This record gives sequence, structure tokens and C-alpha cells, in this order.
Amino acid sequence: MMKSTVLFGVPVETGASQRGCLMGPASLRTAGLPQTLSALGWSVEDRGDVQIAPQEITAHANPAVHNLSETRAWIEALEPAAYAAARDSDLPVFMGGDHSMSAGTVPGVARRAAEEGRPLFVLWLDAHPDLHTLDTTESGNLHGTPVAYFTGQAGFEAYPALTNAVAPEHMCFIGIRSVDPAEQDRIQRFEMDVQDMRAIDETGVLVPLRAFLERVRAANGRLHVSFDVDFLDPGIAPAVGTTVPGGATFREAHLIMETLCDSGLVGSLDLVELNPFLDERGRTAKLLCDLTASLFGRRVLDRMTRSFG
Ligand code: HAR
Ligand code: MN
Ligand code: MN
Ligand code: MN
Repeated sequence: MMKSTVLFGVPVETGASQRGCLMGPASLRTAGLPQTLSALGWSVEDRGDVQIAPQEITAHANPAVHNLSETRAWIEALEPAAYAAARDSDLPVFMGGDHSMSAGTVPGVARRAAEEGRPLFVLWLDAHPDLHTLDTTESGNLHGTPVAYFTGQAGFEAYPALTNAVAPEHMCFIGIRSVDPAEQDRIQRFEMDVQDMRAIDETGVLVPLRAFLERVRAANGRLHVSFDVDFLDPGIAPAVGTTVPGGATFREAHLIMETLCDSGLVGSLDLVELNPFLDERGRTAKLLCDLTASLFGRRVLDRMTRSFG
């Protein structure tokens, strides 16, 4: 049976500090993402872009918070869209859009996992843990909040009520190198599996990744991967508003995607924070397509027949 993917675009930029992420889905399509996946033997259905209606301004007790009504509306639109894409295909791809969109896509996929009777695990590939609540964010940029929301922390009365939370112990973060004090507290309190860049330098990416994949497999879990462009080093991926030096290399990122492919555990993917306004001749969009291709089975060599005998 041919494997299937449903794609949709999420032209949201109201969670980010800079404008431009609303062009992310168009840039990924221009780079050929749907055709790349078809060429790898997948059945591909592009459902187009999710849209929301214009919103009135809503205030919050934390005066830094902005674009709250837009974020609410995106979550309400994305939860059912992600649920349906996960129900209708083997490995849906959510093309962002800033990272606030994961406050909608992850709960939607979590609802599908609950229906299958499987726990949802989330691999967060990012420079940032995005663990602020609406009360602790100092920038008020809501792309810094999705993980705290979908793991069910208090302080989200202004977001839609959460139906299916992700257990904090079912999270794994890789690539982390920019953490605010309130996020640090939460990481410690919930004993979340956070692999910073020092850990990767000490052991390589495969040691923590394989350990996490074993936990997912042992629990018969479903795995969602959330890929923030700033996980990558800015030298290879300039098209992001929040560059942080010392990111993942081209080879580390491909190794992660190939290992995820080999595991057969991945049930959904976010591609987020691509800001085409900051790109150089489409190179970041093309790199995201290539990394997605590795997750969808592209190989340099067929590992089974590679040996010289
Ligand atoms: N922690 C900082 C803040 O809340 C930076 C958040 C940046 N987030 C993203 N997504 N780019 O990971 O403002
Ligand atoms: Mn992020
Ligand atoms: Mn980030
Ligand atoms: Mn468990």
C-alpha cells in the first residue's frame, strides 16, 4: 500500500517578533515540497492554506502579550485541521508559519493519538524550548508559549480549553541554546528531557535521540516532530527571525531525519519559523525540503546493499 501524506499551509506570523512567516507555506511549495514527496513514492494531498477571520484586539493581564485573539483563532482552526490530516494520512506535514501554530497542531494530533489509544510523544527541534505561559512571557511573542500550553500548564485561561494534553515526560527537546529563567524553572520542575548543544557536543545527536525513540517504541507511542528553522545553524539556514549561533549542522540535521525515518514512529511533522523575507535565494526553503525528504525515505545509499562484501 502506498503511504500517504496530507499537507496544509499555516500562514501565521502574529506569534513572531518579525513579519514574514506568513509566506512560509508559499516558499515551501515553491521549493517543491509536494513534488519531492511524490517523487519518493508517497501519495500527496495538499489541502491548501488554513485561514482565520480578522480579529478584534483582546487585552491580557500581562501587558506584553499581543495578538492574543489571532493566536486563539489559529488554535481553534488548526486543532481540527491537524486532527483530520492525522486521521486521513500516515504522516501529515504542517507548513508554517511561526511556532505559535503548534499550539493548534499538537493538540489536534494528540486527539488522534488518544482515539488510537496511543500516547503522543513530541520531539521539539529548536534553539528555544517555547515554554512560557501568558503570565511569564516578557516579549509577549506567543510563538514562545506552545509547549507550556499543550503540556497542560496553568496560565492559559485565554487560550482555548485543552482537550488532550501531552505529558511533560513525553517531550524531548534537542538543540536548545536559548532559555529564559521562567522556562528553566519549568524544565526542572517537570523533569523534561532537554538536550542542549553541550549535550550534543558531548555525545553526538544519536545517543539522546535513540534513547527517546526507545521510550516512544516501548510505550507504543505516536511521535510528532516539531522542526523550528532556528534549530539549524544560521550559517546554513538564514531565513529565520530569531537566529541563535551554534545550531545544528547540515549533517546532524540529516542524521536526525534519517534516524527518525528508520524508526517508523513519526506520525506528523511541523515545519515552522521559515521567514522567506530573510532567505537567500531560497536556500533555507530548499534545505527544509531536503530534510523532509530524508524523513520521508530519501537515502544517499541503500544501507542494505551498500557493503563491499
Ligand atoms: N524565549 C524568547 C521569548 O519568549 C524567544 C522565543 C523565540 N521563539 C521562537 N521559537 N523563535 O522557538 O521571547
Ligand atoms: Mn520554536
Ligand atoms: Mn526557536
Ligand atoms: Mn507514559
